[in-house]
Amino acid sequence: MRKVDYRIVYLEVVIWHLEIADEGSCPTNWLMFNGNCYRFYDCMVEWTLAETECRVASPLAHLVSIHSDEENAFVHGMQGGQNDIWIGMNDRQNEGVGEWTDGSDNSYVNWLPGEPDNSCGLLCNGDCVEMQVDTSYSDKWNLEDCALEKRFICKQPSIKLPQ
Ligand SMILES: [Ca+2]
Ligand SMILES: [Ca+2]
Repeated sequence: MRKVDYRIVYLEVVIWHLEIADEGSCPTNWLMFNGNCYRFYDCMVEWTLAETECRVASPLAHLVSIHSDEENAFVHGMQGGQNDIWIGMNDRQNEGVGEWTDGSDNSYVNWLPGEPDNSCGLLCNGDCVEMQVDTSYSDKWNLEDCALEKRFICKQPSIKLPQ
């Protein structure tokens, strides 16, 4: 029978803890997911003010950017089913070119069927993106009028202490 070397078991536990520590930590009221921190704001504001609120909350924070189905599901789960939420995707700088306010890669998208439509009616042009929450297309994205007031989620990197 093979003997268990408890020194190795101990070492594996230590390494496991170090890997958790490597994820960093989040400020109070921010939730951790894959090395980033997220906060849901339960107040209704225009898209530009939502981004400003994130910038004020922390120098590293922006409206949330999303890069995978897993992250999209996590963000969707944060808002508690209350209403549609602003996310950081927009085409305010270059019409038709979506970019995140945090400058991150824009290759992942999760549009509603028919989106991005660059239109929210006769009087406005959609430049800002919301995540749908209250429809059968829950968690899909919709290009909308930036002046509408919605709840929002901010994101920032987790705080990592020097090793
Ligand atoms: Ca547009
Ligand atoms: Ca739309």
